[in-house]
Amino acid sequence: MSRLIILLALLGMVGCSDDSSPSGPSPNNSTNNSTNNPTNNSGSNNTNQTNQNTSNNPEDMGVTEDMASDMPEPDMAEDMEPDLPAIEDFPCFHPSSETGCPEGEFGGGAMFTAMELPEDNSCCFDFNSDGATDNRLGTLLGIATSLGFDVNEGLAEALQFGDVIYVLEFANLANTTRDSEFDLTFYTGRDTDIDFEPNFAGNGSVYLRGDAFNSEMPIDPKWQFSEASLSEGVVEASGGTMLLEFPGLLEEVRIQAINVRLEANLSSDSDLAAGGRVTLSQGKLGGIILRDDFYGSLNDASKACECLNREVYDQRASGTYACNSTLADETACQTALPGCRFLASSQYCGVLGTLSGNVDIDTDGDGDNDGYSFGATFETVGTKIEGIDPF
Ligand SMILES: [Ca+2]
Ligand SMILES: [Ca+2]
Ligand SMILES: [Ca+2]
Repeated sequence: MSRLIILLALLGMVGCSDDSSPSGPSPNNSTNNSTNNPTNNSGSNNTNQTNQNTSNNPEDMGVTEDMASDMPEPDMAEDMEPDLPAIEDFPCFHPSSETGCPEGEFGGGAMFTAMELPEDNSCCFDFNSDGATDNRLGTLLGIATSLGFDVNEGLAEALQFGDVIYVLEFANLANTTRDSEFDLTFYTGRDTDIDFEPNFAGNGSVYLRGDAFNSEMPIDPKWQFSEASLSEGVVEASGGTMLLEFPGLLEEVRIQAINVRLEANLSSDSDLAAGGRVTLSQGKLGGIILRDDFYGSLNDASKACECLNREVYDQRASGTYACNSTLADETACQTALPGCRFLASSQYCGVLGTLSGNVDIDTDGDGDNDGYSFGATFETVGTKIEGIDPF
């Protein structure tokens, strides 16, 4: 509780002048519509596998050569697609109907073992096209660290002990011969048993949590990248959504980030088949938390407090938020959980409200900043995705 108060008081000290100085005229809003992009599990790449086998078969090539005089040259050129570089072979990329390939509902899985928001702008992406990477959230958290509260430490512990499990799933490679686009999906997970050590070492299995789905039947994941590609051992993705949590700091607050980008190295021993394990290293993540989502999450938390039972943040015409907690609320919440006590305190709730002016990104291009940028480094080990959490 006290650490939280100190943090928020400090965050308030950062000031709220940024709202009046909107960043450049080139907002990155091209990917806003990616939210809730449903998974395409049509298995359409089976045909592509066949194409690859045909074109790579030496005997077929020989036949083609023999018949070359009968064939018009333009067709030859088209078939061989000389301008497109060959890409890596990904055997059994989920889903695959090739003989001997594993079958299952979900593709290869990577599980976060580390995630850290640098406390400056050193990572990871430029969201307002001014040439500098943006990480407003990390900068704010850095102030907390300087006073003894390390948010990154809380996240590291939560990932190490499985209190927070983040999983990336690899599926639906577009075309194995000429197009390395695939579906990259972000899930929250749960260990399939009570021993998390094997998971952390890359030998475990996880269930995907129900809250990671808009619908489980048919499968419709909540958090997905609109574009993802694999090339020369590097994964690149953009237009994504994911969940951000602040374990140990603001337990009640779980926020969906938008415009999420990702870059990471794919280990060569990664298995992209159904149930396979995928290892990413030197990962970079970045995205935006919308101010409305952040204060909406706090309002959800206050509504869930019996002693408050209402939204404590009111939105001003300017887009910033003001806390409406009163002394009577403070009294009513005296014996409630720390989060509720905080939101009932007009003083601390109010301090957090001043943060609402600290946004640094204009996501909709209207000239007013409306979101907080973040950047984070991450590492993963492989994990088997066992399926959707049955419990
Ligand atoms: Ca920037
Ligand atoms: Ca386990
Ligand atoms: Ca805006």
